[in-house]
Amino acid sequence: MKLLSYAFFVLLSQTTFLHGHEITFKHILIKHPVIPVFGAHMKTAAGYMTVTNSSNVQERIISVEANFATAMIHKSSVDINGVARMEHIKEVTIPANSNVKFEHGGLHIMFVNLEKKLEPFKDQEVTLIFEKAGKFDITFMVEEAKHGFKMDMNHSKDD
Ligand SMILES: [Cu+2]
Repeated sequence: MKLLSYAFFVLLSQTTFLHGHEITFKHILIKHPVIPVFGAHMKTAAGYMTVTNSSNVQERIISVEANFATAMIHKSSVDINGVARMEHIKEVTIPANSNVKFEHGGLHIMFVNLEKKLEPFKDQEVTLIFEKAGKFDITFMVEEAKHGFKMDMNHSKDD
């Protein structure tokens, strides 16, 4: 049993290592900011992370900016007919002492009009603007997408 929990611990630490870093800014903690890439011909990309608000009042992300693309917040969902849709979200509320996940199939930072080619290991800076904490830059790790992770997004209806 002891050996098992040790193995589990090692696995956990390696996972943490592989999935990168955490950034703290005032009452905000950002975990695993990552942009998966799928080869060299991407026209759009998505950024994922977990945002924790450790204060006792609600916080909001009111804007996102990037120097390598046009950035915005999107939310993916599947409608009643099983059709995947994405909607442009103006702001994201993070309730007091809780977190919001930007993840595949849900909230994500959408990058369109890529001005630079995104390549694994060439990290990119993204600016998040919070209502209370203000503006800060986060390094997103650019990683090759995991096997089986498909970008099932349709941007043809984007404005
Ligand atoms: Cu999107």
